Amino acid sequence: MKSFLLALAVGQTLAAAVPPQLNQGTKIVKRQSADLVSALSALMGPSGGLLGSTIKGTLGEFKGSEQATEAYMELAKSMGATEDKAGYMGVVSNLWTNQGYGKVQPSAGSAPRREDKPARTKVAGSQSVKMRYGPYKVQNSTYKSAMDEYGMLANYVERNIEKPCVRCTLLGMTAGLEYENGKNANIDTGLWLHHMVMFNVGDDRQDATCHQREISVPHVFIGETPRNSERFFLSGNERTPVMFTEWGVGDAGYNIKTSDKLAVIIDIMNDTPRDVVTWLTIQWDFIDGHPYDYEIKPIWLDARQCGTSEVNPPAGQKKFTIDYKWKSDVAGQIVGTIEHLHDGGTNMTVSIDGRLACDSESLYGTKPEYISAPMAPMAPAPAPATSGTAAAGGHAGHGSATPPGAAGGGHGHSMGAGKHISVQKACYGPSLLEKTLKIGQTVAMSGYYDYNKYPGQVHEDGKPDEVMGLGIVYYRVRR
Ligand SMILES: [Cu+2]
Repeated sequence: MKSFLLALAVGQTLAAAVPPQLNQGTKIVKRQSADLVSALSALMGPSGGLLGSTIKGTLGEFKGSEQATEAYMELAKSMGATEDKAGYMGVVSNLWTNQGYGKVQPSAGSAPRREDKPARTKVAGSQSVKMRYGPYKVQNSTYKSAMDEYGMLANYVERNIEKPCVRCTLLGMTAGLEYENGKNANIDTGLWLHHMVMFNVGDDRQDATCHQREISVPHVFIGETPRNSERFFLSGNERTPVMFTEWGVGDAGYNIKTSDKLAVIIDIMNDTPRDVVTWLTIQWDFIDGHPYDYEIKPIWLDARQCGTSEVNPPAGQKKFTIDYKWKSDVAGQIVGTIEHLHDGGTNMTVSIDGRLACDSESLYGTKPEYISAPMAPMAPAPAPATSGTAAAGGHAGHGSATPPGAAGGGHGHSMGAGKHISVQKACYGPSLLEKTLKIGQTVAMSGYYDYNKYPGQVHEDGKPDEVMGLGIVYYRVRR
């Protein structure tokens, strides 16, 4: 009820802000929870950009275009975002999720929210806790969201999740996905942790690579700004562990303060024709307090920095590279890097002033859970109840391992068994080739894709899905 009233208040505020000549357009594109998105999009003006893509039903595709980041920044501004305020966009972000999906009440007998695990580090007094966040209901692959995507819980925002500890030093973290009963959920059963972005919100936090920008879309999404929050952990379905202790760091961790608040953006994909309820899990390793003289800080790399993070593969190209460069205004000792690409990726490099620091290789299907099962021969689809309902199995969503035009592929269906990225090699120790970062140096990343080597994911219409190039450089500094 409370959120409904809030939504109503926001809706009214927005309605008042929509110029009268656009009100009619707003009505035309009204559908489900998308009407608010459309109303917002209407603020963008003529039929280009967000508005145009909403009307044409190609918002998913637009998100990966170069103009999208600017458009979202403008939209955020039109909704009241400034240098030090997030505005309304963060408030309405979850209204973009179809009703009944997203966070739900756990059912009886679900796994506990917090579970102590055996310590994963040798540090005296360190604890390991698996936290379960959610649970989240993810729509089935035949159901399209207001964000124009099938079978996705797309960029779902949690603004304040439970911290593993109040005031502590993080030594390690690993993300995962589980069914409600605590069983691992992965591609072999049709569920993908597409990505999750973890933020730390606090007055003295700032995001290394976005704090100079007036508006940063992911920060606005969680209702904050890049000047009071930082992105400090990420995971795709590869679920790369960040273990500072294994990386050779014995005197530093990521410090969590009492006043810090954790927020997360979650993207989960469901490649099955039924709705699924799932937990996001994070296993946290930590020690209480801040015993070290040093601490670890993150630098977020992103081919669509401060924007949507999504990049449309260049039309007709099977081999391409996505890049990002940043001039450092911080200095420290680099202790490790993690990377994230989508299927089709071969490797991602990180360099400092042109010298290779990390060449992170993508490995495919190294574990059975990363191999999508061939679909059982499709039973004749039951006749849809109404003409507006998609038949079961009608859309395979994003999960296809089969490139458009490949044998058996047809229209984005996931008919054959396929191997997906199961490891994205982190760099640390001997594989980390540059260990010093100075102010003024250029930190660059390149994400390499080659669909000849590895098929990428495709949309339900057969077009290549958006890809990503993300990374975090962790560095150690004196506190
Ligand atoms: Cu991703």
